[in-house]
Amino acid sequence: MLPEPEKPTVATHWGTYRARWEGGELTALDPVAEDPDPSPIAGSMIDALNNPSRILRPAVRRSFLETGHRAGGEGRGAEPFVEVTWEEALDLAAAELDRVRKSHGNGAIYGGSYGWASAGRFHHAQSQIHRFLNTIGGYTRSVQNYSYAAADAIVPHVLGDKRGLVSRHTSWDVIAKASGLIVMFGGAPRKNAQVSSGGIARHIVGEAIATAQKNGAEIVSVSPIRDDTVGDPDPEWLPVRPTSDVALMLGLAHTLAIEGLADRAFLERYTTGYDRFEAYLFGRHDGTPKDADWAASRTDIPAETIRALARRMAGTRTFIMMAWSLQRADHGEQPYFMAITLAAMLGQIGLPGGGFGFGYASVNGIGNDVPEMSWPSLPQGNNAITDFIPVARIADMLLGPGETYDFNGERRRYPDIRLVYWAGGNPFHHHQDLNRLRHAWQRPETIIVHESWWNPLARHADIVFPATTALERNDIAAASRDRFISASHRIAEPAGETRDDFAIFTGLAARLKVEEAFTDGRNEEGWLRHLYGIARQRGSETGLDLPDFDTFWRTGLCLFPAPAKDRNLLDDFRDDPETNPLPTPSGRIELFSETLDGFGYDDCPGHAAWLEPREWLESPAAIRFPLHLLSNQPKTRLHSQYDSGSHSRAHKLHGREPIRMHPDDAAARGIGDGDIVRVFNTRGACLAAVRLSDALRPGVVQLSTGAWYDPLDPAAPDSLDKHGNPNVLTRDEGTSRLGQGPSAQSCLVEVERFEGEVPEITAFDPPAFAARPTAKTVEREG
Ligand SMILES: Nc1nc2c(c(=O)[nH]1)N[C@H]1C(S)=C(S)[C@@H](COP(=O)(O)OP(=O)(O)OC[C@H]3O[C@@H](n4cnc5c(=O)[nH]c(N)nc54)[C@H](O)[C@@H]3O)O[C@H]1N2
Ligand SMILES: Nc1nc2c(c(=O)[nH]1)N[C@H]1C(S)=C(S)[C@@H](COP(=O)(O)OP(=O)(O)OC[C@H]3O[C@@H](n4cnc5c(=O)[nH]c(N)nc54)[C@H](O)[C@@H]3O)O[C@H]1N2
Ligand SMILES: [Mo]
Repeated sequence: MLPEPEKPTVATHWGTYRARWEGGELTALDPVAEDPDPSPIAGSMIDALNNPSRILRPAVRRSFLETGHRAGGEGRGAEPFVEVTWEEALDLAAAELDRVRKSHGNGAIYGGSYGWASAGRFHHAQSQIHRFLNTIGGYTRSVQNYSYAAADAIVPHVLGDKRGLVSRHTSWDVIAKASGLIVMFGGAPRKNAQVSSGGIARHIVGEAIATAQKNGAEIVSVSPIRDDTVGDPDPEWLPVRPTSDVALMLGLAHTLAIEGLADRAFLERYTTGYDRFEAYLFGRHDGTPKDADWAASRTDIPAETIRALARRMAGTRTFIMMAWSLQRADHGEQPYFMAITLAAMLGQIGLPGGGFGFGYASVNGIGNDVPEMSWPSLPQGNNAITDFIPVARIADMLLGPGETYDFNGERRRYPDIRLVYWAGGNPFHHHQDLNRLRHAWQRPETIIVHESWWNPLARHADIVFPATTALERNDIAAASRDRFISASHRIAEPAGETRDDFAIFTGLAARLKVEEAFTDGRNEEGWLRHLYGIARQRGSETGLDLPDFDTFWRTGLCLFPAPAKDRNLLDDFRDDPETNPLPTPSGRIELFSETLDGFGYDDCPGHAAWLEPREWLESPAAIRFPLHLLSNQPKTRLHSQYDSGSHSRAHKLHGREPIRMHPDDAAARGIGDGDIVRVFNTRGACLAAVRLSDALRPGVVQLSTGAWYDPLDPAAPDSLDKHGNPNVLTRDEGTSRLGQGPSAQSCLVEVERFEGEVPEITAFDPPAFAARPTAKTVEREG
């Protein structure tokens, strides 16, 4: 038995909270006192437990229940569902998994199941689904993520590994103490640092920026959006044209080079290939020097401003920060390659407060001082299938089985997928060009989903299993980017007939005769005690003192002191590059990479370069679609999570997702504040409600991600989305042959006032349910 907690605690991706009861009723989640800057996102978690969009019982798409996988995928997202018993749903899903693996092999099961799921080390849906699919013989997986796929591919070619991207960042503390100038490409949006995958004890970005400013650091925010970065005083704002940052950095680099401000000694000792880059910078082969004037015409930042900034950067201890957003664009590898190149020219890499780092406010915890502790997670076992796809190529895979594609030096072939299984992610949130995805989504024979709400993913499934939420089960959270471990206590009864992912997979495993292998003979409590035991053991090896399990469980949050040592990216390399070489072929920072060059990709050459995006304000498409759409992260939720909850809905406008627009752009189109508009391009269209704002540079509109896709006619292809999901507009093309990452930020649109009757939002209603088909029509393969 688990002991009774003193103050029940809930651990989420947006923070740690204590449950409050009033009159016997669970009324609120109060942030823990240790958190200096808590997030209000949790405000939705209680009311969403039982809102009308909650999935309460297993359900099957009607024609799939009638004829099984031969039903075809055309009706997905449009047909009604039939609610069935758990026995029936589990039997059906187990039979489908068995049929597909026997007739087509396990490689025909796509279990990439990308997504953030919920915090918690045991009930982590991705770990659960992968462990389960491995137990039944494996699955085709995905690699990378939607967050920084292009960076994930390019940074190791330059630095040898992913330091500065996912680990070993210079700490905020050091930056706040030692930097004179922080240049933030993409700003440092505190709204994004509300979250961190796996959980948070303390939100640190607000404190960090305030301390840096108090110590005299100047901040320059390079972004199409001003209020990305808030500070006191207001940071300087360089309203760059979207996706032109590489041109800006080339202009800075050119100024450094011709004014004798580049650190030649650093380039000589610590890098390789600078000469090849410089030949490009000076235009020795193409006749075009990438000077400040050249940069000005692309970025719309005056040449004098660029020159002055270059001189300032060379004249003081300068830290270059870059948000992950910049690489979620056509040729997204290049801003990252170029940021490292620019930092190398400044020669401050490895010095306190100098150099570069990525994603500082993209999530909380980048640059946090944390103990070096590897927290245990549910073991996933081994995947007998070696095949994979780059995660954002899912629609390409479903539409083109057998077709070839390039990826990071490999020539690969897409597998032929028959069954898609998803738990803990929402492709109808995260993927680009949703109309194309809907088309691709018709291809598989069978789609099985675990979800808690009737969101667009659940609506586009054949078999839907209703999953519990974090409030309805016991778990343990601990994150690599923070310094805590916390219990997450069950504070609510599971709604309806919902079950944990673990219980659902256990039911399937029993039917497929692998129950013991899947559960390892443990139930929820057994796993929690087991995982905590490993954490305690590793803690004692690392110098972290963890209490015994029962004390831990009663207390909830357990916060550790910050380690005393300063962290400075690449300081060991700077101290002694011979003893501490980088794991690159040369052992140095590769400003020209022979490996990359050898791939022969024209969309990702051997050195950083300006490669004109296929879609931006200077491309021919801007004549018809003259506004650049930025689909950034939403302030009021995590992606699509809790969009049906009160906090997210309170911030909509007339029930629709707000699109921010500059007053001049609105006036030119006869649009006023609060108007409902149609946002469109050749890929799709959605409605949204206009919020005027001069915090955007003119020509840029901003529609955050996460509004549940809500087609006007679910049976029609390319239907208008009524709600404001930007992914009906975004491009579904890889960043380059190297990274194949998502390129959502390269997106042009036009906006017009919506005339006529405004359709109602139906995204938060359950789908239509049908009565069970009569026995005569049921004919399923044995
Ligand atoms: N246009 C555009 N698109 C983008 C981005 C962008 O910047 N612009 N950003 C991209 C990025 S960086 C990311 S990371 C992705 C995010 O994409 P996702 O991570 O796929 O989005 P989420 O809404 O977090 O999806 C998580 C889903 O899991 C469900 N869930 C939560 N807990 C559980 C559980 O315990 N069990 C089960 N079975 N389900 C659970 C939630 O209800 C939710 O539907 O979006 C990407 N898409
Ligand atoms: N509240 C909340 N926070 C989140 C998330 C969420 O859903 N909700 N999602 C989390 C996830 S999964 C991730 S990966 C991170 C993503 O973190 P980021 O990728 O850093 O976040 P974005 O909001 O997409 O972009 C940040 C800012 O970059 C600027 N920007 C966009 N395009 C350009 C450009 O071309 N040049 C320049 N200079 N700036 C540009 C925009 O002004 C934008 O507001 O956020 C995380 N944080
Ligand atoms: Mo992400």
